[in-house]
Amino acid sequence: MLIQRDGLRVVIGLGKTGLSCVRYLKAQGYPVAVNDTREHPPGLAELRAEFPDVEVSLGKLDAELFLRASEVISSPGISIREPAIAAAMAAGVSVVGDVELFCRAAKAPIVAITGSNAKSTVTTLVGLMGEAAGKRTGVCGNIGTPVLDMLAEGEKDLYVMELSSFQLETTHSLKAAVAVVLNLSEDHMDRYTGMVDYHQAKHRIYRNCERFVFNREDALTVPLIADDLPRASFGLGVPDLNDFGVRVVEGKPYLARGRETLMPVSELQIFGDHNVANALACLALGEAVGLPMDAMLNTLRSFTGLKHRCQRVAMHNGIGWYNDSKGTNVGATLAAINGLGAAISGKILLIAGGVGKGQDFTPLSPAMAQFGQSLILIGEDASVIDVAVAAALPRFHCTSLDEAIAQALRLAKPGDAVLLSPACASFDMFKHYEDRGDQFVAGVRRLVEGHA
Ligand code: UMA
Ligand code: ADP
Repeated sequence: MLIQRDGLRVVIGLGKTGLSCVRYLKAQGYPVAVNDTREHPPGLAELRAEFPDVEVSLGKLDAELFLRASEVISSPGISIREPAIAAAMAAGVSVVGDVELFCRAAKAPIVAITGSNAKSTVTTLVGLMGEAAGKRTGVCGNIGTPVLDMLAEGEKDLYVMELSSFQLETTHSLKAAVAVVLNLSEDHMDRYTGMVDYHQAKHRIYRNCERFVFNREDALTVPLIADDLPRASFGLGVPDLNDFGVRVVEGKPYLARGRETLMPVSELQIFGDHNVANALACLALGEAVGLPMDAMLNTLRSFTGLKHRCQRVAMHNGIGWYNDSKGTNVGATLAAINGLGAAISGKILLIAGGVGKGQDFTPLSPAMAQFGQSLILIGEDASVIDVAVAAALPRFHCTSLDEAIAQALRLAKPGDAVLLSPACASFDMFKHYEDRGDQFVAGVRRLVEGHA
């Protein structure tokens, strides 16, 4: 078949990413068409108002439209393994993502951050460190601001980009000044054939990087690339020269670089060993792009954490209530249980459940046996989690988040902590993880503290 190409750019998806792509491509003077599998995608009214001439195809992936394209720009929420997209690729059509377009155009150095967990925390912190160092810093990517919207903001001295595996799959031209895979544990198994597949997507971040940072306590983060590339590792153990870790001096733990102690761990305002590791990763990344140590340490001292990440939202009758709605996979929930479990005098009542994404929940079992009092389950995959942790502790099933909060209130004792850390995606019961976290906080205010 002869494929007609006319410079047409086809954007798949009309979410945040899709709209940013259309705006960027139209500004570059390309003819653009849009396709979305939904009949009523979110950005449709905006698109029609702003670009009435853009061809729109809705309801299913439009294989014929893709074959007319010079390039297809696919949003991260759609898998490029969908048959219609795979067919276009097989026919020789270039299929990329928004991050690829960004990398072709961006001038400033890029700090590229991925991992199964901690991406947003580390991206935010490195962004703040860049600002504290007086650099015009663009924080963008999976964290929320589409990269092409950031590009449109104008010149920057530094980009700090959070990249998901979905974004990395469609990116070829990234040449990060420094790249990191922070950690790797099971997630998105509904989009990958297994851990090897997921690992390969994540490790694309290291391709053509100038330097790299890795987690020396997580072998899955170590890149398979040339030995002579400058590198630094982070981890909770004692660091080698030029690496970052923790040194204990007269019984007191310090963040350390090689032999040098930098700052007492107790000055961090974010709790748990996972956050100590995150702080060390930030220092390694910042150093790689020349940020001064003083500015970085001051940033660490003042950072109180992001909303929906192990945030204490109430303290009532000696019981702490924690919102970790961003705990959307087993690795994140484990970090929250271990971090909080070590910090409180009592036990944890965990509220978990939602869309399990095909994960194995059995790793929760030993952590809940050690630190848990009860497990309160909600959502689509409640029974999958129930079976996986059955031997560890008592379990209760609830049909709503409010019911789960009321159940936790009945069971908790002074010194205990009630932790919402679902280890699951939220879209069976909520709009997104923020909505789930906000509803938790509202429920706690109403049911626990008695505020209307
Ligand atoms: N969708 C369709 N049909 C389409 C296109 C999309 O049904 O034709 C659905 C997808 O299945 C998905 C939803 O629409 O459920 C949103 O997909 P999208 O690609 O339009 O997403 P955007 O609104 O552009 O947001 C994306 C990232 N979302 C995803 O990767 C799913 C946002 O990360 C990111 O902040 C934004 O781009 C800017 O870069 C969110 C996320 O959940 C926070 N990321 C995942 C994660 O962190 O685990 C990867
Ligand atoms: P991401 O952007 O990768 O989802 P976030 O910084 O938003 O990362 O944190 C997501 C969840 O992961 C939170 O629930 C948080 O408690 C947990 N978390 C943070 N740092 C780590 C870490 N180093 N290892 C495991 N889990 C972590």
